[in-house]
Amino acid sequence: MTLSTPNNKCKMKLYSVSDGPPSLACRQLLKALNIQYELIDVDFGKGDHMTKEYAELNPQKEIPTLVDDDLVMGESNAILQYLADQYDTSGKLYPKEPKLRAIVNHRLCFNLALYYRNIAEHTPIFFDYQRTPLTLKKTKMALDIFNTYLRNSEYAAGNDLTIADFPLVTATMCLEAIDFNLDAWPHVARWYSNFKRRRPDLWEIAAGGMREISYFEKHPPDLSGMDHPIHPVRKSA
Ligand SMILES: N[C@@H](CCC(=O)N[C@@H](CS)C(=O)NCC(=O)O)C(=O)O
Repeated sequence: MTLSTPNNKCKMKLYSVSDGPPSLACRQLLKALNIQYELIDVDFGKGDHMTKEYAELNPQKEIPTLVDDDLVMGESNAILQYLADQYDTSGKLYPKEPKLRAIVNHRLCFNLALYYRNIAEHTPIFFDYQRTPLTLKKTKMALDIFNTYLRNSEYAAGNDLTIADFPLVTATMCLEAIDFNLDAWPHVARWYSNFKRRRPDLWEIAAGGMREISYFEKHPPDLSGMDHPIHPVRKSA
């Protein structure tokens, strides 16, 4: 992590983890908005996010963190909402019309509270994950629900691309990383493959994370030297 070498040309910075779905969703939006920013790669495995310096930026010690001038914030949903409010001149990515916006907000909450949460328990996102019949059941339940939401929609929150699509795509990408077959959820499969086809530039950001998660799936990290896995700092660090 290059905390001490800021790039003065960019007023905006995103602290991001290269295989973290919440970070990748923020990067997709920054790309969609064509915003120049400094990408600061946080090495989660080395515990970069556990330093005092990082905790000053984000007391939750989570990644991503956005810095935009005097605004410093974590929580990827709030970052997506802020970036779209501040920089989306089309007004489409986070519509102002209350009912359209309510559905976008709903999908963001659904992802954070249920969809990504359940998928993350079933995929090698966190060091302490354990795949069990229960995590499979919860993943299928999340997919059943999302499939229902997508029945009459092209995108996650209606017929236009919005900020809700990004975290839902990066969550679904975790399933592809473990070769999870989506055939039983045809609307999810259609929405996911349409996103890849229509926005290959944005998909490529998620694909980079997917390659890493796929690697972890096949080569699980050795946790024997780890302190508490929720905040994975090696005992020797
Ligand atoms: N609610 C947060 C969650 C972000 C999150 O879980 N990030 C992971 C990396 S993908 C993390 O920072 N984990 C820190 C840890 O487990 O020590 C968000 O959406 O930004």
